[in-house]
Amino acid sequence: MKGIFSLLGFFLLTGSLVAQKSVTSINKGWKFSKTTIPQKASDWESIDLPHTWNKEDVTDDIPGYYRGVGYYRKQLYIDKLKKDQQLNLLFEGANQVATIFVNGKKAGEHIGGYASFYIPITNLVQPGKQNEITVSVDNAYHQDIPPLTADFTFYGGIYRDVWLVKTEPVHFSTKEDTKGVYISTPIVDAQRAVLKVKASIEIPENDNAAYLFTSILKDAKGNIVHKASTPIRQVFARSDSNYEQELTLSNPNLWSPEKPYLYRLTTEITNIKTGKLLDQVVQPIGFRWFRFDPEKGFELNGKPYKLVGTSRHQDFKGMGNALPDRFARNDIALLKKMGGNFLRVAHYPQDPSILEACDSLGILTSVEIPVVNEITTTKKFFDNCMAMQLQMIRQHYNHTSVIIWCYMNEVLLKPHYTNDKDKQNLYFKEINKLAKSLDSLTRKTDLSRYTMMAHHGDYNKYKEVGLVDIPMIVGWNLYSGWYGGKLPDFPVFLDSFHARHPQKIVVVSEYGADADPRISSMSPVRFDKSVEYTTKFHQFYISAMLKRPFVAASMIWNLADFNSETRNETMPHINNKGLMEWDRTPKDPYYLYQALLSDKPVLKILGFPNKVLIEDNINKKSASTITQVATNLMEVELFMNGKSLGKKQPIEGLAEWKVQLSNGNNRLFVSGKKNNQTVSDAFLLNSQIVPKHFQDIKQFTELNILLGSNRYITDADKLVWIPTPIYEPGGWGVVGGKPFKIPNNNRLPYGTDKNIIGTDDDPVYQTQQVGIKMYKLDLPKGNYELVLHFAELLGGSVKELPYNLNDPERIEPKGKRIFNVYVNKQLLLDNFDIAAQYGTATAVKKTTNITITNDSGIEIVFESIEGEPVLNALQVKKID
Ligand code: GCB
Ligand code: CA
Repeated sequence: MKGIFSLLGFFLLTGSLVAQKSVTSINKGWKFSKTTIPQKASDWESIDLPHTWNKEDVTDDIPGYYRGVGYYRKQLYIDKLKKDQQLNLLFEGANQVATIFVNGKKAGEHIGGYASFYIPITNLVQPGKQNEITVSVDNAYHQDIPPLTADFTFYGGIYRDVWLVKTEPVHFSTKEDTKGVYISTPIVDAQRAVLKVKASIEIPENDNAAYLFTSILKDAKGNIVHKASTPIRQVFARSDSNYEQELTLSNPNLWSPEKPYLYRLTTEITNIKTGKLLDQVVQPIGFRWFRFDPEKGFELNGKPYKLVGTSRHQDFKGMGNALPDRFARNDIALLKKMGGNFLRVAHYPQDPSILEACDSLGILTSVEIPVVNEITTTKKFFDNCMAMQLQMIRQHYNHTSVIIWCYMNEVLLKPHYTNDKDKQNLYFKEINKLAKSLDSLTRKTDLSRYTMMAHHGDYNKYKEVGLVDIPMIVGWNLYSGWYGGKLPDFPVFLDSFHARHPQKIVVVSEYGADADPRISSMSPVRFDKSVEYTTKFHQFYISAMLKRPFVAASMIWNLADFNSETRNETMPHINNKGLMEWDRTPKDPYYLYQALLSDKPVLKILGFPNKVLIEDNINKKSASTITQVATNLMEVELFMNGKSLGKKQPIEGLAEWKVQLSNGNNRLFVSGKKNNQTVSDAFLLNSQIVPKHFQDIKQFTELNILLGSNRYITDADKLVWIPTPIYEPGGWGVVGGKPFKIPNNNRLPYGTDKNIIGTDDDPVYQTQQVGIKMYKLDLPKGNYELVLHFAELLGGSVKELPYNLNDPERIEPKGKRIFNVYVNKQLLLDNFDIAAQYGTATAVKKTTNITITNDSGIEIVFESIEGEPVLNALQVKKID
């Protein structure tokens, strides 16, 4: 033993021996084709990885997106290989079944879109030549592969990095689709830390040389703090042997969200005789201990912590899910900047760079496999789930940030056999069995982390199926005050669950509400999609959780907006529950959390930069509105155009002022002090005050008016659309009718959730006045352009999303209406039949110019021939 150590010391001192493993990016220079394997070279499209073929078709107006096979091909020059050197292709992820061929021969296959995998190609390549790599990837629905259904898009493609890995004959094994080195920290406290290193090493069968397995732990500055070496002795069975080492460290620097101190562990294999370094794996490792308690919540390093954070989906505007690593890192940086200390990596394991960023920035995490909504009761489905869980645990095992493994999300949301109780019970039994198997597999594979399931708010069902008792942590995904119910139902649910299960660790694994960044409301209500409602929703939820220590974690759904192709609503194909937009522009609720969570001073004026306000008192040149400021300062002062509007103390993160805006630019400025440091924020609010009455007005430019709506919409051209008033003489507004509401639906306060074909400004068309008699604007003399906007909102069958907790299909009566429209007594639309002429839910625009010569203004009259006339929106603009 002694001899070995001094020998190693000698070689380390000489320092001239380089690791022989090479890991080379092969992202560049691929060909892609979506149809069949093309015959002509010109049929291939040139692309680089990461790549998805669903970047565009998930946002268009045609329902569905391509789910089938895509082919990738690459010419890859392979260097001459030394005897027994091994070549592997390492895919970080391809969705969802990938089959790999080398020079026309099958090299391997991988099932599942969210794990990495190694494909051995040593025996198929021709060294010293160009070799052809072909990969067929299939993202079609497959009953045996989760996810079966879910509220996100199953983008197809090789959407993560790909590497060529060349190893020496003796190397850390890649057979478990990992780096072959597993590290854990079985004992950590303030006095000492024990690090356990387990490596699986491959050695060719007839190789009898002596090797050394070494682990070196360095602190953040690069100083060696511990080293252990184990000779790999000939007497051992040589291939795939596992070797273990323990390193002990006293007074470790602990890892925490405030101080994510990382050591670095280098594990090596060297040839004892030659001193040659054969393989090396370097990984960061932090020392921390943690504990969940059903009463007190979560503790890290002996201190109580409230875990607050978000979930994340892996797509980004314009890019699908094929993102370079820096996008992943940026997401974690934004979560950190918000003050979050937790990430639920939902609903599937993500790119390795995500957990790397969480380790280094101090974000605790849970990771899960994509069993969502339902299962298939086949053995293959069961086996795939088990395999995915094992891959996930192994691949992410070494990450300091991981504290929870999860395996099912809302698995009773789509219960099968609703008309056959016996069959349904058997189905539920299968779910129970799968849950138990996944749970015990997890506990057996990793002794140090907790297991979790995330359930939707139907307590009785999960209790009945036995899913409350199986995991160590029960997560509830709760949306009262959004899909249904009201905000106060949320704390009632938490308290009653805790009272019934005082021994159960509980977290809120999801909560959130949509904020369409274009939609604002002065009287926000549930499901109007306004940013204001969502800010209020989050303020309510987080306050309720902060008051309840037994709620160990609060996991916001979601960090950013994401694509869910089957969704419609105001922004079709997008789930707007993100605290940030799809391109990561923060929305107001992001700043609310920052004010509540961050330890840095936060001061941010919220709201929309362009406002159109209706003034009912013609003598006033200003209108009043509310300005909110998100802050963690004790007291802040708001100024408008240099004048103080007074000091306020925030309540639960928000301070509010009533402000009087005048036409044009209003400069808002807020300032306050934290620790004697002055903090401020400025906001330019451009407001346009439009008169309720037209007498006395010198200038009129334009009005963009919504009917049957209570919201303000900023469209793609930055035009602000406003709700219509009811007509009063001298002013403008609607006469007759009522706002459109979906029959028998109490989720939407008004309007439809259908995707409107032919526009990106869907919410402009999604509301309407039904049974309208007249629209009147008593405008002064002049030339005007008038645009009327229509869409038939009623009719057809609508597939309900399971999250809406309604019947799966909604059949609406057909919207049958024929009417005439007269503008200033001239017939503009004759026998207008929207559905017959344009189809249902399709944007229709009718433009006309009008000259007003007398005092009668503009009078648009709707005359029914059959059914009730409608109008969705209108625009009036002064010309010349
Ligand atoms: C849920 C699901 C999640 C959805 C979310 C929503 O409960 O777990 O996948 O995206 O609700 O926004 O409806
Ligand atoms: Ca990557």
